[in-house]
Amino acid sequence: MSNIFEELQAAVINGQTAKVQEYTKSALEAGETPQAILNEGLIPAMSTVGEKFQKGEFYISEMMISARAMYGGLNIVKPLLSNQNIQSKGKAVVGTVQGDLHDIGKNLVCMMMEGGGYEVIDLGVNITPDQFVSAIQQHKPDFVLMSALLTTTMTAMEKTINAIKDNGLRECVLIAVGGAPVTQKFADQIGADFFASDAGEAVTKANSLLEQLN
Ligand code: B1M
Repeated sequence: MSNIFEELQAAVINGQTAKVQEYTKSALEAGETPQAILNEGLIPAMSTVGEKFQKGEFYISEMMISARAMYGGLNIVKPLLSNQNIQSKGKAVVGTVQGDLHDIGKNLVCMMMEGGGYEVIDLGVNITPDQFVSAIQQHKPDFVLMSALLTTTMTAMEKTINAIKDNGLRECVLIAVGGAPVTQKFADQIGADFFASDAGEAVTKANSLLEQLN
């Protein structure tokens, strides 16, 4: 790995947005492609951040600061990537379920998925089952990721899965659930494809499911 990517990764991990922007621009000037900047700089750095978070070495605040720094670079390469028509790993529709306004964890999931190379459609908060269904019809995602922070709104996850089934879309998407009160047992009960305990795990589990399918 070249020095510029080592520096870029370190800047993301350390949450240094200005440095991430500077190294991203330097890498482009040195002739590195936007895809290399993503694949050898920004994405592996966020994987390290996710691993550190899972091991308890990083707090949520540090993960958010790293994610923000990662966006500093991502925002520079994003337009160039779309110009190059480079395929993303897959598409994910993400939302906090009906009745629930908590969005910090959902935003982290969006950031980590984007950092992990996925195209993310962030529906926002208080998303009804019908809104999820419409988003699937419109965007044709590989994944639907739902977040709930209240025990009272976890039921909306099951309602959403049922609405997806009722509209004949269940076989078209992989469904994942997460959020503080959500458990693997609950995910199994409602027929989700996977549960992720944190944003890093959402990416690693999405990656391994895609690998299994390909
Ligand atoms: Co609220 N709230 N809140 N709240 N709030 C909790 C969740 C609560 C546990 C606090 C408590 O009582 N101890 C409690 C829920 C109790 C319960 O249901 N068991 C609670 C309550 C009761 C309420 C209100 C009802 C309070 C009231 O008005 N009486 C109200 C409800 C509003 C509503 O949603 N309709 C309410 C409101 C709010 C605020 C608006 C003030 C604010 C939200 C601000 C915002 O999100 N923009 C708020 C906050 C901040 C919290 C706490 C303190 C922190 C939540 C948070 O952001 N954590 C929370 C207490 C707590 O959790 N300790 C609490 C940080 C975030 C990074 O973690 O979202 O868990 P989290 O995300 C994690 C993982 O869960 C996972 O990844 C993230 C980490 O990587 N993850 C996913 C999340 N979504 C995922 C989706 C995936 C995968 C992983 O998809 C596959």
